[in-house]
Amino acid sequence: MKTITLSLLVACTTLSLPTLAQMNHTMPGGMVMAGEPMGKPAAKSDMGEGLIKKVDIAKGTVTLQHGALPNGMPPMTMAYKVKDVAMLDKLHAGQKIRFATDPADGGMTVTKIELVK
Ligand SMILES: [Cu+2]
Repeated sequence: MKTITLSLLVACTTLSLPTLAQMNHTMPGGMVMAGEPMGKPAAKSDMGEGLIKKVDIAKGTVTLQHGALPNGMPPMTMAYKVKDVAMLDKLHAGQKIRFATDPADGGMTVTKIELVK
């Protein structure tokens, strides 16, 4: 069990294997990502909370320490891609945010960020 948890964390953190990461984020018996229509941006409580650890504008990624997410992802620290790099302009490490992810790729891309005050 520890090995499985560790490899999931590694896959999630490195982001070097998008397909694998996507598989790891598809929870059996939970929400099925594949085949869902993409047209519904904001279901009611699809926002998770996180703390920004790092912003990388060159890569278009933001590293978040997040709690358990509505899509079933357990608490962890990981690098997310962002849908639009311009989203990163106002962000920096240490900010608390609420964010939404795109179910189309298993929740690996942040589509929306709101600062928490
Ligand atoms: Cu995660």
